[in-house]
Amino acid sequence: MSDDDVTLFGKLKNKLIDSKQKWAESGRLLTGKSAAHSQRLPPGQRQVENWPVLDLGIQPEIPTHAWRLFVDGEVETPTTWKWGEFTDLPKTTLTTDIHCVTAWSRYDNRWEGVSARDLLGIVKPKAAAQHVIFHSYDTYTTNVPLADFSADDVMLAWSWNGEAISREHGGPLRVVIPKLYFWKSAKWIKRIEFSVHDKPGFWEVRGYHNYGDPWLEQRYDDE
Ligand SMILES: Nc1nc2c(c(=O)[nH]1)N[C@H]1C(S)=C(S)[C@@H](COP(=O)(O)O)O[C@H]1N2
Ligand SMILES: [Mo]
Repeated sequence: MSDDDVTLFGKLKNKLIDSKQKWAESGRLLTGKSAAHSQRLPPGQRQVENWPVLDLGIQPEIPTHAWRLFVDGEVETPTTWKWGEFTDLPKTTLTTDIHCVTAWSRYDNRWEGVSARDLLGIVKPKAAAQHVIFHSYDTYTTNVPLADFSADDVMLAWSWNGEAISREHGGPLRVVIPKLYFWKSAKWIKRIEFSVHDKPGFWEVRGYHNYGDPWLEQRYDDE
């Protein structure tokens, strides 16, 4: 990229971030309804067949030989994995739905990877750990309570519907947390930090809800 391209790219990126931040300020897409988990489609969502790409506009390319996953903070066994070591861990396959805050939902995504439960069994969070902070290769961050990361449907996935997760969708490895809006599912995951204190992430400090339950329509921070 030339310097001009970089500037243009930066402006475009900031424009996208600005408009998403304005959605939060104006409460765009809110229906004011809530629904039980037995209702598969959360309020204000529409089902799509494609899989849209959403990110900050930087899609880092991480060759697997250079890839590392760092797990640290309030854990008994801080661990760094190389790619082959990580993919040698016990595997889990799971089919779950995606609910994005921009109002699309995509059903029946088949993920393969390591379950959060299995990862937790290895790193062993200390009793004081209450929050999990995800740090990605594109500098994105997002936060969830440890209780939600511990759910039995949470995955660190390298495969989607039988294929390696593409770079645009967060490959080589992304987080998948089906019961929260998809911005909580960090793409290009680099570091998983266990923490005593909560640390609101990229969108959480820009007007998006700190928790993000789609069935309670927690799109934006309500104050
Ligand atoms: N590292 C990283 N993860 C991210 C994002 C991002 O910009 N960077 N965007 C989030 C948002 S807002 C959404 S909706 C989903 C989109 O994932 P997809 O592009 O695979 O649909 O990724 C989430 N995870
Ligand atoms: Mo999103």
